[in-house]
Amino acid sequence: MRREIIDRSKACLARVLGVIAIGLAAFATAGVAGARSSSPGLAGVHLKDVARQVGLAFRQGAFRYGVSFDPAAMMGGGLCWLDYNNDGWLDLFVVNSYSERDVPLWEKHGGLPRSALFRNAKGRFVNVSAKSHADLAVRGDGCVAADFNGDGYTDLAVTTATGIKLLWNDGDGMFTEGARAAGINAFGWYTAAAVADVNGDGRPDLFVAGYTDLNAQIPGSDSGFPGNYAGVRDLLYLNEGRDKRGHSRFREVGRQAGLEVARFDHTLGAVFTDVNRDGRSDLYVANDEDPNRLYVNVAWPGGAKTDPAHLGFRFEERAAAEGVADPNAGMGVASADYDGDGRTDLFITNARGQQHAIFRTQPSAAGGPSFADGHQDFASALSTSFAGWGVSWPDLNRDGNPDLVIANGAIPVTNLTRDAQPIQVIENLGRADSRTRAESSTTVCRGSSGAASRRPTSTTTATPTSRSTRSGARSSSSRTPTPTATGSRSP
Ligand SMILES: [Ca+2]
Ligand SMILES: [Ca+2]
Ligand SMILES: [Ca+2]
Ligand SMILES: [Ca+2]
Repeated sequence: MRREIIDRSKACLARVLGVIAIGLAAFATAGVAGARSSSPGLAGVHLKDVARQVGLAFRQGAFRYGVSFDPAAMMGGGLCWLDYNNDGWLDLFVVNSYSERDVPLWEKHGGLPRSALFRNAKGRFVNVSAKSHADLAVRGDGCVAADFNGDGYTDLAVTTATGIKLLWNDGDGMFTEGARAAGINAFGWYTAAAVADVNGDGRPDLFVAGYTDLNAQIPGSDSGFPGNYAGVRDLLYLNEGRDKRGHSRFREVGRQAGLEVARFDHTLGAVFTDVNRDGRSDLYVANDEDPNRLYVNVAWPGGAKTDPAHLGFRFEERAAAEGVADPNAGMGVASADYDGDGRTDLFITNARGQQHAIFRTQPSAAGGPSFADGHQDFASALSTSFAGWGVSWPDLNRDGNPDLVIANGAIPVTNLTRDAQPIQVIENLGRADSRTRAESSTTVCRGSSGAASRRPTSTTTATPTSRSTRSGARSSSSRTPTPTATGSRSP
């Protein structure tokens, strides 16, 4: 039963996510002012889907010609905001996908759906996908944007059901795909991506989350998807600097660095964040039906002579010890200091019927966990009715308290309309009592549907027509993509 529920939960992220993220983003970057309404929610700020209005016409391609059992298509999607042409305006890259069964029909109708790049022309968006060569035709999942080779132009890494693509920004408005030449030649289903300089050499490194090996069903397993298939190993690519062409070369060191030593998890979300504030980027990963992991970045013990791969650092897995090893169907993860104590907290979306995982940092008592359960802060705002996917912390009403946006959608996808679920916007009301500031937090959050009385969330229903997305990517160094989104359509 639980498996059933979990299975049901993974799908429509597509439709929900895309639209919403796009809507929100447009709202924010295009400078479209939020209309004030009489609603007390979000200080009267009203969210409106302006995606089409500003030129962001994008529809994710999965199941366009009919729904089939194709898990990779059920989960594809993701997006990155980046200023690819350095004009100060954030442009939008959107990952596309399609189901295998639809391929003949796509070909008959002009070709496979492609990922899209929209140039932000002062608030209006121009589709430059083909011209920029960023229009990958992939069964994509997520992306992360960062200037990997340090030439001043932001590049893109894209995860797909069959490997990783790297789009080098040529600086002239065009991109060149170069994953393989850069040493990134993994073949498999990768979902989240995140970037941070994990070894402190000044060069951004790349983490990609491995999900499920659909060719490796586990004989006799009584688990539901994905536990009845082998997990895919997570990868950590160290950036080794530029080659003659000016592109970075990467070296994969995940295993040596301590990732997934015991087993390969089914990973869907990842974020770099410095949990212990020692200046080293730590890694939190959200696993689907496997316990989530917290990898704390430490200096390699014993110095250089005991460091065979010359890493200089290592990840120590401390999720259980720190109280953050949530065992549910983790899908998206986002970090932010939501309670304003100066330390970064974690929010992880889970499947329907499960509570999302909320971990609030607390001053660590000697030997005790550094995180506390933050559910109390959200008790009035969250339910377990939806399967959560993308999640992010935009400060929607600019009061200094990050609000929370969750894209939901049922999985497995059986019907594009029926499986759509609302996007939730949860307002952060800040601390209820400033006198308790130094002590335990009393942050209160509520659903955006408003009303002064704190009611369980909810808000908007996504349009069933557009599809798109997942991924849990975000980098601490370069900010990018978290799967997020929000829809907009008044309730
Ligand atoms: Ca731009
Ligand atoms: Ca670059
Ligand atoms: Ca580095
Ligand atoms: Ca750290």
